[in-house]
Amino acid sequence: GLQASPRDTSKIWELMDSYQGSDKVALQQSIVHHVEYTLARTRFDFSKFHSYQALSHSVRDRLIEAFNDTNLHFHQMDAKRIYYLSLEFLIGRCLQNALVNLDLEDDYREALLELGYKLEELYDEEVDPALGNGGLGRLAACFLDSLATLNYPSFGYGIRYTYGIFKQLIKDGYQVESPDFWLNQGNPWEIERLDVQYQIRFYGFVKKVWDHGVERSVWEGGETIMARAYDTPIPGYNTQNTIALRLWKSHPASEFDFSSFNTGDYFKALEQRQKAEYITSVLYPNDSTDAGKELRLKQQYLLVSASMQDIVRRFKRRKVLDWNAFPSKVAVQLNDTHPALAIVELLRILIDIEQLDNMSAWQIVTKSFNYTNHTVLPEALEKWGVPLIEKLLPRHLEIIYLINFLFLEKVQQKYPNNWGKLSALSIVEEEGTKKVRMSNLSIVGSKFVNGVAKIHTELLKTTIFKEFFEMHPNKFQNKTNGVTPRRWVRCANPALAALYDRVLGSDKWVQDMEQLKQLEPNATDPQFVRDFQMIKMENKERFVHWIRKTCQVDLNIDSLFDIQAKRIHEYKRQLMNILYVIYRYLVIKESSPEERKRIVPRSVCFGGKAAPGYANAKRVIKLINSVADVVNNDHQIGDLLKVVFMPNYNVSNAQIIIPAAELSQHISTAGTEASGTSNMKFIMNGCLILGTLDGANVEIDEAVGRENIFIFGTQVEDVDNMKEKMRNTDPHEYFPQELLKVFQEIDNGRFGHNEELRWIIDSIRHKNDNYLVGQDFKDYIKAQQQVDELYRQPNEWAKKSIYNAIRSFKFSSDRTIQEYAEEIWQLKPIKVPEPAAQKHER
Ligand code: TH1
Repeated sequence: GLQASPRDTSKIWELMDSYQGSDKVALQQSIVHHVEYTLARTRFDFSKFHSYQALSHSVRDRLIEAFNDTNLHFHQMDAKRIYYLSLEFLIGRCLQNALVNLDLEDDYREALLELGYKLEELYDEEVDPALGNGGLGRLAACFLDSLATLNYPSFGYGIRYTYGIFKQLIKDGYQVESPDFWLNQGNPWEIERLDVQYQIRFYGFVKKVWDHGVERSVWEGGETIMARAYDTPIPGYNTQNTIALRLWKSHPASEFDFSSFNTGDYFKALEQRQKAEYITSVLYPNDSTDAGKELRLKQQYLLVSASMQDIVRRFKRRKVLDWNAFPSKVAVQLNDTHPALAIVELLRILIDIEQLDNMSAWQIVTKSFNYTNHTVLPEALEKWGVPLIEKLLPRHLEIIYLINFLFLEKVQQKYPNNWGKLSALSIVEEEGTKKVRMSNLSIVGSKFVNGVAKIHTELLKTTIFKEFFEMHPNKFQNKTNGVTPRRWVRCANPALAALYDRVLGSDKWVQDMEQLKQLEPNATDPQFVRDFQMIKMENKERFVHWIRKTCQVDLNIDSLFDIQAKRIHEYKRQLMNILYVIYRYLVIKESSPEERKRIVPRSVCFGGKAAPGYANAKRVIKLINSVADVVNNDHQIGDLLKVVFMPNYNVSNAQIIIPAAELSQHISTAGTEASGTSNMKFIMNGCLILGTLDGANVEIDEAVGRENIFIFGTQVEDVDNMKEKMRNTDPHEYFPQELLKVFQEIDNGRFGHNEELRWIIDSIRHKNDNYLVGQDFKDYIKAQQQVDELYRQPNEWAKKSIYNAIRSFKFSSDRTIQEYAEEIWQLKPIKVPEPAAQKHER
């Protein structure tokens, strides 16, 4: 019979020895090819959505080429890789980002026009993958873009939730959550890896066995499921390097439970299998709070176990197996404590499966892991009850106790019989029901620990991790956050990008933001200022259209576009903003015709989701909408004031909102916002900040200069005193007249007779004004007056906006990632050869 010839790889290379073309006809052929063969539709009749699908498959082919080249090259180079572990990746839409990074946007635009489609319209056909809550997940996505662009060998590991963050609808002014089943139209940007699956165990028991005089632990029984890999290629800008975002989905274990089948309980057996899928079904919608649910712990362990198995498998593919080389080939970054069990899981793999001794395993682990903290808020610090861990992960609990024992021995050596130190540093909290403190576990298991802005890192060292800092001062570093200029300038603001290209003579700045320094003289060049103002106007127009469509509100294009868009949280003080809007409304109502002429028209726009269980946050949304109802329909007010709540704030509408903003508010109580990252996106798009000296605002203030930012409010070192003062002062003395007046109007039912509105203000008025709204209100009014004053001088406003944009280079995530690579990961870039050079290598 026929015999297959021995595999002839040169034959395969010969067949594949060319990359997909990028001339117009090649692009058109590839689109039409996908219409027919991938979508199985007739070539002569395809809708906008089908064009989007065919287009994205065509782009995907080109991504896959670069992706395969990258994986092969890193393997051949035996590269050290950095693994970014995160429960959230808020990547946003992929199509435009891929086209921009591959430098194919213009070519595809032209190719599509001849087929009767506008590229920009097809962008809107894509669903927005929303596998994250807010800043933490979006940061992870910006980091992947920078890792790829800077040619760092790296992987993102996360969870492929079937449901992303809920969609926010507004009904009668209230937030209503609707499920985000984002995969119902398929997802061309992912590659399902049927051959990359790992077994994950839950529950069961630990058996001790003797093996050549050594006691070994075997974790058995319980339930097992499988985690399957789905890769999303992440292309770098102007480089062949394309890295993987590898997301895990839970599946039933492959063995069918024949015992229940034989007892006739066929449906019971299937039901068990269905339960496995449930684990990765939904993202927990809490931002900066700990959910504390068993299912959440299962998600965390699934991510951690599958990723560590994958990392160990890749390491073991090296020519010789040398475990001591592990830290020179692997660096793991923990995005907050959510994946902290990875430390324990690697120990389990090394000790129980690879049979290393405890101390060697511990050495390897503590040289490989690093931990980023993102918050000092106590409600966000994860603690898992010992009984839950014991039930779900019995072997891990033993290992945690082992780690704690070894660590507390060190503490005892350094601080003999110091019970205060021991109880602060212990991984296990002993008061009440015992709990495992995931931040303590992360610090003990890591080589480096970092905060996400200067002020935040200082707070870590002096407050929540004080004892750790005193013991290991060199463990602590700062890595101020950043955002990618590809998505947040080049994609979101193409007109500004084109201006930079033209004036700087190339698009180099997209990879090297420091080039913007060269534009310093342009800030006072009248032509440049006019161009800049024109671009802001165009972006405002686009925004006005979008607001009309989504909110049925007509904004005055000449009004000041004032935006606060972020998760709704008491510490972020959206309440202070809307209370000020009421104050402003009352002032307008009381002003004389002469005074009215001087009033600067404002459009105050809010956006952001409230966690479904966060009652006070939801009430703030209701208050904003109630105020909007009254203000927007008051004929005495007209265009002088508009209030909008933009529903369902997400990455894709942020790309419309941010470039249109003229003022953005970042007004958290000092010491509460670890960094903030949208503040960086806003300044990059030439927007002024009204903010407190909190998080990254502190460094933005330094970068742009105090004359180019509106700073107000209590500073971090005074916060405790002010809270003390607040608690000891009669509310009628503590709250300024302006605010008492606003409270009164709400009480009187001016914004509806709704007791919930009163509850919100009662929460600060009669209980505790924990976030110092009352304390900061007067200074906030003063800062708002300075805003108005400047807006009356359009050229001055434009000049300061330009300084914000061109002095924002420090806040590129490229700078952040380079610091991580050099100071934490000891990682060198490896550039994948360009296709021309590669043809022969392949
Ligand atoms: C955010 C911080 O609140 C924000 O200030 C920071 O810029 C951002 O992380 C990126 O560093 C956080 N998000 C979460 C989400 C969860 C738990 C803690 C934090 S802190 C679920």
